[in-house]
Amino acid sequence: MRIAFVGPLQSGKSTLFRAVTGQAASDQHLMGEHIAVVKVPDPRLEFLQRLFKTKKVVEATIECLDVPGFSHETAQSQSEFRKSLPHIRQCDALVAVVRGFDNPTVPAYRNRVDARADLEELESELMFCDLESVTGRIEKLQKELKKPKSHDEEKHQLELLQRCQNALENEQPLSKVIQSDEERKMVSSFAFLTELPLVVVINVNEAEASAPVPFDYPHAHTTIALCADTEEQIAKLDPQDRQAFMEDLGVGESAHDRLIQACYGAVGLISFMTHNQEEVRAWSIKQGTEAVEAAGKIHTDMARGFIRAETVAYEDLEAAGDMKAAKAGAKVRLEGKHYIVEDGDVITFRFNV
Ligand SMILES: Nc1nc2c(ncn2[C@@H]2O[C@H](COP(=O)(O)OP(=O)(O)O)[C@@H](O)[C@H]2O)c(=O)[nH]1
Ligand SMILES: [Mg+2]
Repeated sequence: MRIAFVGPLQSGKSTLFRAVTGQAASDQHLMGEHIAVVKVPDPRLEFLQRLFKTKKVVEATIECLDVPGFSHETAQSQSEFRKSLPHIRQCDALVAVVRGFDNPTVPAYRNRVDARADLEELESELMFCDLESVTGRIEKLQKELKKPKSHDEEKHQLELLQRCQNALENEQPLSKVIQSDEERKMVSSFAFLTELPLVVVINVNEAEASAPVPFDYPHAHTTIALCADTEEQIAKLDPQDRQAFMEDLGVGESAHDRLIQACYGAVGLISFMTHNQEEVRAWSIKQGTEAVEAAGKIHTDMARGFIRAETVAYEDLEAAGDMKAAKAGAKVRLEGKHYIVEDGDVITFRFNV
């Protein structure tokens, strides 16, 4: 999964990015954007490592992208934001970071602290970009359809794009329009921005970090309030000091954990686990993924030569104590290609190429 931190200038995007990614050694610059890989913590992996006695544990990962801030008021920021759109389009979710903190030493964007207005402004820019793509394509399609040939596919696309256009003109994101897999496929080449699930982060003052979220943004899958500055300090601490510091501040869960959870939820991801002599490993997939597709995530050969998936639910394995006992208790199932993988499945794929 890849996520992008978007939002107005000076809202705390980079601060939150550092808090969540810890600025890992694997940092890279990608055409001016900052990208880092974050491990997805999963306590189930510890048990599996003990059980299978492997040297390595490989967590699932999320790639985070810190993109330039956006403001309608400065042409420079607008053009830089536009330049990073191709990267944003490759993401699975957007994390919109808006300012809810007052800090006299940091000038507020447009001299206002108004998280809701900032979100509306950001969304209107995203909608504008989508509307440009939609309108351009509609014009081309209308020309195409004047030619004498049967054009069922084009007609379907035109009908869908007109609904998209209508929604965008009424300030509705495309996530509200494009609902079925068929529709999603029909417009996938556009990589619409407002089709991406949105997680909103309201970056509040330290004192407000443990208060309830000030408001829920209607187009957001999840809205989180946190103090990015504090979270950066938390991330810098040694893990053993972290808990006490967070308790002192009344911070229940770190931004790192909350944000990963929110993005998993927004994208509809689950994890399954595999093991071999070397390692136990977690993989993230979309809810509803079939076993053969999950196998393909590991290696295309595994999907091509798929025979079966030997599957045990993590809870069953933990309760049984080990694989032998799980088998004796008939908890290990042999599943076929079309089995829908569930969160926590521990799977060994059998394949033949
Ligand atoms: N008081 C306060 N200042 C913050 C907070 N988060 C960020 N800042 C400050 O706001 C400024 C802009 O932050 P930055 O992360 O660079 O914003 P970006 O432009 O969105 O990447 C920096 O000076 C930060 O120290 C916060 O939660 N509270
Ligand atoms: Mg920044």
